[in-house]
Order: sequence, then structure tokens, then C-alpha cells
Amino acid sequence: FLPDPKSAAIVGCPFSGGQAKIGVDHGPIHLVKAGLEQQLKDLGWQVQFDGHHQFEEIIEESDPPIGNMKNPRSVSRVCESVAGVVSGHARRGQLPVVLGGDHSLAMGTVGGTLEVYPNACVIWIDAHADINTPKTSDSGNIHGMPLAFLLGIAGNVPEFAWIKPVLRANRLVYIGLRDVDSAEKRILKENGIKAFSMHEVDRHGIGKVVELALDAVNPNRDLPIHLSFDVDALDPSVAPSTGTPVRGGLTFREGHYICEAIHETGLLVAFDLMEVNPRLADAESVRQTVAVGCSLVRAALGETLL
Ligand code: EXY
Ligand code: MN
Ligand code: MN
Ligand code: MN
Repeated sequence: FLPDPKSAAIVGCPFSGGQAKIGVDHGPIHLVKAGLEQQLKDLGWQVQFDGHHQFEEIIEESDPPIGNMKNPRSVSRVCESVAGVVSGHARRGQLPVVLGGDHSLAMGTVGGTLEVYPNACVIWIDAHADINTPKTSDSGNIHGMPLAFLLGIAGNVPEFAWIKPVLRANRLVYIGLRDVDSAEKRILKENGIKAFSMHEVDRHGIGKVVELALDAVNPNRDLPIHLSFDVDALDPSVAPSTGTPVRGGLTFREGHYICEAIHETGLLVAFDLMEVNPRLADAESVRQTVAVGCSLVRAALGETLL
């Protein structure tokens, strides 16, 4: 079931409609400008990159809120198109490396992966749980909701009818959480979703936490893995240029260790790097965040220290 050995496709998604801060749509452009394509080639990968996706034509000019959801039609249409692109690459045996853009895009990336690998599990690295429903969300920002839609617990929103409840609660696990809304805590409990917050990282160490996370969603180490990495999982001192930084995050090495360990399973079929916002913070912080982003992708695709 796995992608052809060492064949990847970079999918640049310059989209920011899942949240309110301008700039996160520039994330993929900066990551590619920093040399990501060549870096992956240098690791021995065949890399397809056809330029960043252009969403202008499918973004709705007038997109009033539905309930409290902001930019709902644009988010839905962009994610539907991303799902098609991701599933297309996966079907051709390529490992999609999706560069965000905000994390609402994961409705497309995870949706696309699960179309091709229905039994894949999702490892979600984030400060946030991104599992609000349109009813529980205080902000109305859809980047805080993608998992509710993928799990089929978001309620009936006709504009999002294309998203099927493809993800099962026992195939989702988190690492890095530290800013979870009270309604989200309830949703995690009610659905029995496994999560390793920073508390567990402190207690067990990252090596043990990754092992426990894999035991939870992939006990026999035989299911394909979609790794969705929100750069805000890292501590703001490591990745400052992001829209919703939360202190007390993963260190540089903890973030990389996760990617390295998932690579070592040999089961990775898709990787997202989300929420790099090069418009936030000073030039040196931007450079640092973009460089860390590239190096997380390289780690997930097999870069080793020795
Ligand atoms: N839980 C908050 C909300 O729903 O608005 C914050 C979400 C931030 C989501 C970032 C992308 O990970
Ligand atoms: Mn820019
Ligand atoms: Mn996120
Ligand atoms: Mn986040």
C-alpha cells in the first residue's frame, strides 16, 4: 500500500481563510523559496512541484458567515480541491508534502489521504486540538475545526457535505497539546480520542510518547500514517512566526524526533506542514521558522543525524 519508494509531491497551498491573520498564505512560498524541493532531492527523493495552487478562482467573493463559521464557502471549496490533488498524488504512488496555509486545509489533506488509504491513521502535532464544532467554536475560525468535520461530529452543514466522516476516533492521536478549549476537552473524552499533551511529553519524554501514540493508533505497526504537523506545536522560541503561538511547546529536537521516528516506521504516506506565517515577527524570526519548517519535512522524509 505504500507510496513508491522516495517519490514525493510538494503541494503548496497559499490559503488563509480558516483564520483571520493575513500572511499565512505566504508560508508555502517562503518554504519553497528556502530550497525545500532541492533539499528533498538531495535526500534521494524524486520530487514533483508544479508551482503553488491557485485558489483565486474558487474563493468566494461574498462569503458571509454560516452560524459563526467565517469564510465557510471558500474554506470548503479550497479543501475539496486540495483533497482531489492529494488523493491524485497518493494514487500515483507519491507522498504528498502539503505546505500551508492554515490548518483548515487538513480537511482536504486528510480527506485526500483517506480516500486512497482508508485505514490510515492520523498523528496530529499541535498546540491546539482543532476539533471544535461550528457550535462549540468561540472564534468561528475554521482552522480550529477540521477534525470535527473529518470525524463526522460537526453537525449538518450543507456547504461541507462533500466531506465524508472518513476518520475514526480510534485512528487519531495528538502530541503537543496545551491550549484546548473546554468544549474540545469534552469532545476528546466523549469520543475516547488519545492525546499526549505537553504534560505527557514532560512526564515520559518524547521517545516514549511517540511509542505510546503509535501503540494507540497503529498497534501492529501496519497501517499507513498521515502526519499533520502544525508548526505552533513547537515552542514559540523555536517557531515564532505563526498565528496562534502558545508557550510551553515542543523543543527543536522533540519536534524533529517525532518526524524522524515516524519516518523510521516506514509507514508515512502523507505529511502536512501548516501555519507558518512569514508576516508575523521580525525577519530573523521568519527565517528561523521557515528553516525549522524545512528541516521538519526533511526529518519526516528520512534525514538522519548520522
Ligand atoms: N481553539 C481555538 C479556536 O477554535 O479558535 C484556537 C484554534 C487555533 C487553531 C490553530 C491551528 O491550530
Ligand atoms: Mn512573502
Ligand atoms: Mn492546528
Ligand atoms: Mn495550532
